Amino acid sequence: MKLALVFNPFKYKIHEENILIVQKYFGLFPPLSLAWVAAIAEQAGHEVIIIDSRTLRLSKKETLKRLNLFKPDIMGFMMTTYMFPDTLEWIRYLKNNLNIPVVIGGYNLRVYPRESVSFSEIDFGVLEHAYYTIPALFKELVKENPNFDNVPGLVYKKNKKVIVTPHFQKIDFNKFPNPARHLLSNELYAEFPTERKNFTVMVTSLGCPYNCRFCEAGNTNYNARSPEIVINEIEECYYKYNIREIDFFDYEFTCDRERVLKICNLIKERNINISWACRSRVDTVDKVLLEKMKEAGCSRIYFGLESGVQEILDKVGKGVTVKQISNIIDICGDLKIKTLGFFLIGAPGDTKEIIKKTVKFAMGLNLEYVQFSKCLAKPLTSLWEDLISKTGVDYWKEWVLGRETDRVLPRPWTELTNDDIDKLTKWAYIKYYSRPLFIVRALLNLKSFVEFKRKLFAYIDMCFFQKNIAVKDEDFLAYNENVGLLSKIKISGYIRKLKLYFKKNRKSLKNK
Ligand code: B12
Repeated sequence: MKLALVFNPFKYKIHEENILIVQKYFGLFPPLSLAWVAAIAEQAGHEVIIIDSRTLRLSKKETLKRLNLFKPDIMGFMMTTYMFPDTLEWIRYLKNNLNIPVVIGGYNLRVYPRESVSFSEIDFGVLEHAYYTIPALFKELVKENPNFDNVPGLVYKKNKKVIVTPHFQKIDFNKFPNPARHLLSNELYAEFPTERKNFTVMVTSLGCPYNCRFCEAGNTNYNARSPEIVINEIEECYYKYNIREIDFFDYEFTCDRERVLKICNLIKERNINISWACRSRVDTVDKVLLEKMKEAGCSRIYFGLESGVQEILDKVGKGVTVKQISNIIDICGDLKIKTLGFFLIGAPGDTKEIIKKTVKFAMGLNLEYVQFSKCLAKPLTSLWEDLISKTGVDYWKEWVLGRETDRVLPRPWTELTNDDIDKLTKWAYIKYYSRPLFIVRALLNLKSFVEFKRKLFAYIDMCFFQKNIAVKDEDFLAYNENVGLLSKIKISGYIRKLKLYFKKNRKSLKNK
């Protein structure tokens, strides 16, 4: 089978947890979920391409052209709840033109499997991981009379009814092949704090055993790849794709202390000169572990700090103290590990005064970056369950079904209005990033001109172009620093168009 996986661009949403300028500069990341699916399909003997239309800034039409060249038997898309309509729009356009089966997968399938596959343009959904489902599905698809009942974890339609088949197999993350980065333009990716290129993201564990009320991953089975498999993927990134900076996107990278120590030792033993970042809690690291991580190239840690007020930390079920936060951020500072703090604005119990205290607390810590996110009732969180029982409506289900518009969700857990939350979030960013000493230190720490440009533009946009209250932006485009490379792609396209024009109009031009 020939499988084409498409990663479409997505627009800014009013219901997002991030304000627009943060979303714009968040970064261009490899479509990792699709790269896993591609690797799994290749391992089963299929031919695959990934078209990253978001990063390459390809329109639907340009993407269709590429697909026509490849001539796929089936197309695949990754679905998140929030961007479901954007991807559906792309599926509709491409399916109308190619008329081949469409398979979807991704986090939203775990939340709303039946709703996701209810659309006529979508033929199949992968409920969980692609590992067992995709090879079994493709095996059936090549048969004259396919029978999908025995494909594990498949969502499909039979006589107009949506069927979900059981998935009994245990997922062993160690068995997964490494994501198919050979199908990606690895030199194009960067996130906001990226210092070295090529840059990539890695996921080395699934799930998180903690139970924060605002997070989808809370209390999900922790399933980690072994240190040997992780180092094998790091080496592949380093030698095969010239990757020099890796961001581990695991929900909680330092969950298993021994595993992290082993990974660090292996990086040192094999002499791999990479800088890396990860996401952690302040209660799963300590001085000794942080020292080992630093020695192995850890240059940045993203901590979910959430609030500077103990009462709020307790209300969101964080399970850490304000003191633990200050202590760990100080240790990271001493070790010269850069830290980014994620904070919530509009969390349960938040008031204007509490948010001001949180911002003051953030400014008092030795952090390199902060991210202030608007607290949101995301699907599968306890905030979401509470909202459904209060309002009687599951907004996200209606959104996926196309029966809800993009609007702000109620936040009954705080006295703050949504407008207050928008304004306070913008205020928090400007207050935090406008301190003269902070700016001087950031300038001294810069590693390249592209990094300087990215950060300067983001600062100017935040101060002058961020609206006080979230509004739609139909022209939304993620910041893309590959202008040179992309314009080369665009110019060659333009020349091709000119040639076509002359070819078509040769006669009339001659007469003139
Ligand atoms: C890397 C990443 C990104 C990258 C790349 C996109 C990607 N997913 O590849 C970037 C930064 C671009 C990104 C963007 C966004 N992301 Co993201 N992302 C992740 C992250 C951290 C890792 C994905 C991963 O590789 N996981 C490991 C692999 C093995 O698991 P997997 O992704 O679930 O994929 C398996 C199955 O789901 C299935 N599958 C997945 N896709 C497909 C597609 C097909 C065709 C098939 C057959 C199967 C299949 O097979 C895969 C292999 O077994 C996850 C969190 C996480 N740790 O998983 C969030 C996550 C998927 N993202 C999330 C969100 C919210 C977003 C954004 C909306 C953020 C934003 N506001 O911009 C956007 C939306 C993008 C979009 N197009 O819709 C949520 C989704 C929640 C939801 N309810 O849908 C997650 C779960 C994080 C979270 N807890 O909030 N993301």
